[in-house]
Amino acid sequence: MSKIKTLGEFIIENQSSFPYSTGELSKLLNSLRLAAKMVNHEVNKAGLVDIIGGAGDVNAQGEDQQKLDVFANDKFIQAITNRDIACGIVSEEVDDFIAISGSNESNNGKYVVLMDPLDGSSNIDVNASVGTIFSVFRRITPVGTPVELKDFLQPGKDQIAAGYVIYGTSTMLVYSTGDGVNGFTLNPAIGSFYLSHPDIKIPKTGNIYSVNEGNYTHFPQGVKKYIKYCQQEEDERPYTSRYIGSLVSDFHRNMLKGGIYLYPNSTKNKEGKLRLLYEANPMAYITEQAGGKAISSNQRILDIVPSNIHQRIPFYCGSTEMIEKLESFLKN
Ligand code: P6P
Repeated sequence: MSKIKTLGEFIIENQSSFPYSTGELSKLLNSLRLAAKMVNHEVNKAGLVDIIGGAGDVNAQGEDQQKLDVFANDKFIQAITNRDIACGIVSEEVDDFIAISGSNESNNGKYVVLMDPLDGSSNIDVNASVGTIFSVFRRITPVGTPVELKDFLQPGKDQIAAGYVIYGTSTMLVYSTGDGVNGFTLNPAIGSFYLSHPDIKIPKTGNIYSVNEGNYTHFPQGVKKYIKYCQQEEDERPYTSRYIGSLVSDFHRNMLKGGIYLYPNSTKNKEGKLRLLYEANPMAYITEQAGGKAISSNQRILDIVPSNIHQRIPFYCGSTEMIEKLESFLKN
């Protein structure tokens, strides 16, 4: 039986594989680990304290903020800011980027972090899984206050780390620094994450498709044809339809079992719903690191040069052969 390894040990052991890292990326990953534990504690007692229900405000997307959204946003910002490693943060919950002035009032942190602190939060009140999604880039400007266009609007292929936390039946942290994908499960009794899913590879094909079929009539023709293809009685089809309505949960299941997740553009959401910088990019990076494929209509997501920090895009990711089949329908 292989030695039980904690996330902390794993980060240290793999530090030498981080390009140009002088330990700061390890410190950043450890700060995200700490915040994940704090959010996990609150999420898991949400039903017990008066912390669920709207905080009365709306976020950058105009969506009702859940109190846990606010809590998660605050905890991740605090954890990242306290470490003097990042010079700026983009959060789904905040209109503009957050510049971090270090302990000596200089913004010289080497990295920028982009995050959805609590994705799927509308599921909190019904006790369905929710998640945190994060993406890390090296800053482009040398020092000082980060510049949106240069430091935050980088193409996803330049990410140096990305990951997600899923607060589910167990809490897991899954991430990549460009050398494969590894999953760690939290032992809540002692507050440590243990390596439980080493070197995750998404199966080349699968029989699960995840899409909100309630929007079917609004989808592009190619997507409609693909959904009908999934439902045909032929070969290994019909596939199974599974849609939790929480990206991290639907994504994580497809990662382990194989499958495809679709959030198309539609006549209702002309650019789609999911955000490029802190949902599509990190999930696309992890998908490719696990051997899968992630596209937006007819292009690789990681090649897209963002135009604004809350940009939305059509989002398709999962098993390579399923994505390629979808592409054949999108092209016609
Ligand atoms: P719909 C949650 O709001 C989210 O951003 C993702 O977590 C989820 O996959 C998607 O939106 C669900 O959207 O329109 O199907 O309810």
